[in-house]
Amino acid sequence: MGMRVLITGASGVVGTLMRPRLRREGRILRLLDLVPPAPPEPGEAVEVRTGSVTDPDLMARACQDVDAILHLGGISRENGWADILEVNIGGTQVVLEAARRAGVGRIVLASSNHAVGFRAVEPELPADSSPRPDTFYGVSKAAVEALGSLYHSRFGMDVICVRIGSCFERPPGVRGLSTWLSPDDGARLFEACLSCPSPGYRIVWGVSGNTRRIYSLAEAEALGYRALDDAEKFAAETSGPALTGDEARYVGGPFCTTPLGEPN
Ligand code: 15L
Repeated sequence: MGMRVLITGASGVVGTLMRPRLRREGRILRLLDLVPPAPPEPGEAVEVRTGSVTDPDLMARACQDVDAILHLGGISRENGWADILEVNIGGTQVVLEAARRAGVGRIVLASSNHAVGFRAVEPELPADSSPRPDTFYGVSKAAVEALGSLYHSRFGMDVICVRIGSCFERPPGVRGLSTWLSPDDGARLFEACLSCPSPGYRIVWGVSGNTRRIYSLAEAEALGYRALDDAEKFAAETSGPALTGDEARYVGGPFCTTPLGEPN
């Protein structure tokens, strides 16, 4: 998709990885974050906005003349309930409402494996498994998905929720060998989310074609995504203790045992 794409959370881990990868001829990336995104490099078609996704006025302005939104902004790990509620759930409602008012037709929402963190590990876990969150953070991601569903059903907006596994330069530890979404595959997936015709409301997994993958790729492939990376190439150099107990049994891994409401 050409035109203008608003990326919230553009200075975060995933936003920073996506910025160079989502450049396209004819596309302007409008980058928004609390932490000011780096100014455009020479020739980079980028607009920068600083502020919070919880600010309705800022979001109303940020959504003007936007064709699609990649909503990555929010707290990305466990935290206290009040902050999770305000930023992740409240912030997503602000983003969706601003998008609706501005006539933005397509929103890609960053969800997480932690929305279903207490689902048992099994091969090919369907992407639309109903929520079994492992943390307040996971609850917020389930709410993000529900808000997306609501805005689709009420207003006909195309909303794709991506349950991201672990999107980093390299797989983070042994669990990451199954949950990794390589940055390049992440960009391929977001590109499919932005360009596939009339997706309606979908939930898909965000994962690479990992040998040890436990999430289904079928739903993302239906959008046109083709994973080209496999975490297995990092297996020899990936160390750390093997997970045990509930951390091994459930999709959310260590999030299943981290103290509830405490930053992890
Ligand atoms: C997430 O949702 C987090 O944002 C990220 O920091 C990782 O912890 C990831 O899940 C994961 O499960 O590896």
